[in-house]
Amino acid sequence: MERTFVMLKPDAVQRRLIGELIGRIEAKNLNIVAMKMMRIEPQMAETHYGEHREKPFFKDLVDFVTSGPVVAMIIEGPNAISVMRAMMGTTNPFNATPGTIRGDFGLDLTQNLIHASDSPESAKREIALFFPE
Ligand code: FUP
Repeated sequence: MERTFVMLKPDAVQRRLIGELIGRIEAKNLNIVAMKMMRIEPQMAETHYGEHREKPFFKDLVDFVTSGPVVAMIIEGPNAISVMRAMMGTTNPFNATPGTIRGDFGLDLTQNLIHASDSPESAKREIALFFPE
């Protein structure tokens, strides 16, 4: 069993895709261990996306994820990290395979609907950030 951090971004919430996206996670037979709808403060967004601090898109990214409520989740299952990454699709929705979340619903590189941890280290760090004990 493995745990990963998943976040439905403000565009997913605004577009009323929460049910569709959680439905896909449940249909895959992954467990939702924790879930909350919340606003992210800019400081938390900057910590979450710290690896991108020097990138030209960093400010737009922080502005976007703080622009409205998100749904933060801990998802659990066998190989949950790679399974969620595969279901999410590539970062740029233009290249994302149809059948993936970004492939089916995305058309913008920043507003790409969903975040899922990319490694066990990221999962641990992100779960601790969003769901502190
Ligand atoms: P991912 O793990 O697929 O979410 O992608 P990254 O960690 O590489 O990027 C984090 C977020 O930065 C992406 F969800 C979208 C945004 N981004 C841009 O806005 N422009 C880029 O060129 C790359 C990423």
